[in-house]
This record gives sequence, C-alpha cells and structure tokens, in this order.
Amino acid sequence: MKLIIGNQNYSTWSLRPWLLLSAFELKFNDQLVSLLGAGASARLATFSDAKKVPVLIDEGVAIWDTLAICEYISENYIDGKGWPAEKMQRALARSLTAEMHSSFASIRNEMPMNISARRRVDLSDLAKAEITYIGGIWTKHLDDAFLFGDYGIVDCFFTPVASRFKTYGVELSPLAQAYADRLLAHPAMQKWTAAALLETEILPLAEVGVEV
Ligand SMILES: N[C@@H](CCC(=O)N[C@@H](CS)C(=O)NCC(=O)O)C(=O)O
Repeated sequence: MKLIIGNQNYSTWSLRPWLLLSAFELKFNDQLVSLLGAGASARLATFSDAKKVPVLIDEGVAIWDTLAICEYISENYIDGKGWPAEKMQRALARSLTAEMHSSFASIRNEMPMNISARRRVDLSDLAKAEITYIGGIWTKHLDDAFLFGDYGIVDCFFTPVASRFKTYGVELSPLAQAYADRLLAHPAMQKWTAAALLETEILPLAEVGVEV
C-alpha cells in the first residue's frame, strides 16, 4: 500500500489516514507531493482525478478522500477495528467523524494546521462557537483515553484539530485538554510531528496569525 500525502506541517487530510495506518502498524509507504504553488494541481493529477491528497494506492487502484480511505483500511486490513465494536457507539463515532469531515469551516479557515508554529489569531464568534462545541462533544464521548474507548478513526479525525488548538493556544476544559494532549502524544502523531518539524517548505496561505 502507498499513501500519497501533502506537506506534513500543513496537510490535515493527509494526516488522518496516515495516523490510522501507523497506529495499527500496517505496512505502507508514503510519498509526499508538495502542495506549494501553481504546479500542485498538475502534480496531484498524476495520482487521482480529484487532484487532492490523500490518495491510497492499493492493488493498483487509487482510492481518494480521507473518509473513504479510512473506511477501506478499516474494512480490509484491521477487521473493522477503526470503529467501536458496539453498534450505537459505532453510529455515534461515524456521526462525529462525518461531521468533522464536512463541517467546522470557521476553524478550518481561521486556524490552518501549522504544526511547527505557535501563533495568536483573533477568532470570529463562529470559530469560538465551533471550539466550544468540539470541546463539548469530546468530553461527552470520551471513554477512558480516547473517544468511545480504543483509538480509532474518530480520534484520527480530531487529531489535526488538537494540533490547531495547540498552535493557536486555544483554551479548553481540563478534560478536553487532556484528550487533545493524548492525541498529540500518540506515537503515530509523534512520528508525523517529527517529520513535519523537519520540513522547510512554507505554504503562505496557511501562515496566519502573530508569532508568540
Ligand atoms: N475531502 C477531501 C479533501 C482533500 C483536500 O482538500 N486536500 C488538500 C490538502 S490537505 C489538497 O490536496 N489540496 C490541494 C489543492 O487543492 O490543490 C478529503 O477528505 O480527502
């Protein structure tokens, strides 16, 4: 299996399936395609018609879009363990994951993932409301260390959010903060972070806020 990813300091979507593959210790290679500049689209077109990362290439087929990739990995390589075993917990984990995949536009726009930076931004009321909401759903669905129990797809989906919160110094409740810290301390995320910190390419659109 090969996962095509974008710049590790910035690419939230690439991070999610990479975490799933790594956390479950699956054998895979990754290939980084720079998202910098006007040539990015042409570079990405060689892997998928969507011209976006991530793309998972398995058995010669290019599978794209984060959630579809994670579902494919869970179904075919880890016996469904990407999701909670219990039916209703699984439904709720899917609700949270699908919501993360499709929503929270203000957080996305105002707080781009930028692992190596420590910044301050003036957030809109909409972004603040999204942060409060996310803190609430984390607290509500935490079961021991992670959401719904064991580390899974839903935790992979929220890890870039935890990274954004760290970069921009977002204050959370103690329970939500402890969960965010655990996501960032997960060995798979530590490995990704180490690679992100070595990157030198700067994506201007993702550089927002004031250094602290
Ligand atoms: N819905 C897609 C979004 C993928 C996406 O927007 N990827 C960004 C990088 S994080 C990308 O490839 N951008 C390159 C471009 O738009 O040219 C998914 O979940 O995979």
